[in-house]
Parts: sequence; structure tokens; C-alpha cells
Amino acid sequence: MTSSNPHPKHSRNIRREDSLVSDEERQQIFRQRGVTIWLTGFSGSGKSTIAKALERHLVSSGHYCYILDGDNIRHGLNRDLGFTADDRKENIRRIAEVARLFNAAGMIAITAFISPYRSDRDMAREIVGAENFLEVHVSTPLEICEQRDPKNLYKKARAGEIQHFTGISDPYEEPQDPALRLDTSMLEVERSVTIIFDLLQSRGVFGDRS
Ligand code: ADX
Repeated sequence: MTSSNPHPKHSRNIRREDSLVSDEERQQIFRQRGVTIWLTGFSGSGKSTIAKALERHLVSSGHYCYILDGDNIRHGLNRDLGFTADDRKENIRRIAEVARLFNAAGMIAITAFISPYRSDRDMAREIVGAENFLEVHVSTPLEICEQRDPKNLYKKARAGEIQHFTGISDPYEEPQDPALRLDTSMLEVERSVTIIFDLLQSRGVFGDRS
């Protein structure tokens, strides 16, 4: 137990095991580096749509990736969490830990969570590792997200039937320096995918293969 351990009670008498397989070996097998594409933005901004189209494109071009999506993860791993600031923080912490494991396994993780708090996204960057963390702000304006209202949630939030709804009765803190900003009211989905793919290439994620 070290004094820097924030949870000494739960984490006594454990220590990390090193793998006999190096990151470099995994990168050679997968011919890619495991990174996390962290999509953040309002509900209805287009995060899931971009994530799915990007996953389709990456897999079609022979890459390994997997989507972690708010609505899906909240049915399983994070089914015990709601939407208070503390619960959102724990939601993001667990997702970041999962993304880190995916990356360590050689997989590209695409995450689609509102992740409204800057401090939580900073925590995610720290957990994943800044060198592997690409923050993408899906910056579609709130008015457009509310017009789209694909799940009728904005209507319910306006009517007071949902509390703490991001953009209506809860804050969204915009990223100050994201790797990309994509406004889906201005960009076709395929254009957004190309922009992210080009970013991955420029960051050397695919080595010299693509
Ligand atoms: S986050 O804030 O913790 O990152 P997350 O992305 O997991 O949120 O989940 C957001 C999804 O949960 C929304 O797309 C919406 O479908 C649903 N939802 C239900 N209640 C709320 C709420 N109060 N605020 C935001 N989204 C909500």
C-alpha cells in the first residue's frame, strides 16, 4: 500500500503484474496503436452517429476498434449510475478505465458520452494517457439538438419530467482545446469520419500501413 493510493481500504496487498508481451509487439500484430477517440457533446449532437460511421469505416479498412456508448454502457457496466455530477464523474472514470484497457490490448476505442464536465474529461485524459487521448467536440448547437430531439428527452426536460438534463437544467462545459470540433449541422457524417480518420493518420496511429 502506498500513501498515494486513494483507496487504501479496497486495494491492500495487490500489485501490478507485468505482461510478457510488449506494446510494440501488439502494435506490430494489429498494425495500429491503441488510442481513444473521445467524443463529447450534447445529447442529440451526433456522437453516436459519428461513432458508428467511424467504426464502420475503420473496420472496413482493416482496423480494430470498438464503441463505448453512453446509452449502452448505462444498461450494463454503469447501470447503477444516474446523472448527478458525482454519478457522471464515476461514469466517465469507469469508461476511461475500460478505454485504457482496450488501448492496452491494441484496440482503438471510440467513446460517445456527453461528458459535460471539463474536470471529468481531464480525468479521462489522465487515465487513458494524454498521448493516446483524442478529444473530439461534437459541437452541434443546443438549439439544433433540441430541434432533433430523437428520444423526446428535451421535450420532457423542458416539461420538468427529467431533472438535471444537460443543456436545459444541467451545465455543459465546452472543451477549450479539443483535437477537433465537428458541428454535425454543418458537416455530412461521412465528412466527419474522413476528418477523424485523417487525424488518426496524422498522429501516426496506423504506422506506415495506410
Ligand atoms: S454523461 O453525462 O454521464 O456523459 P451519458 O453520455 O452517459 O451522460 O448518457 C447520456 C444519455 O443518457 C443521453 O443521450 C440521454 O439519452 C440519456 N439521459 C437520461 N437522462 C439524462 C440527463 N439528465 N442528462 C443527460 N442525458 C440523459
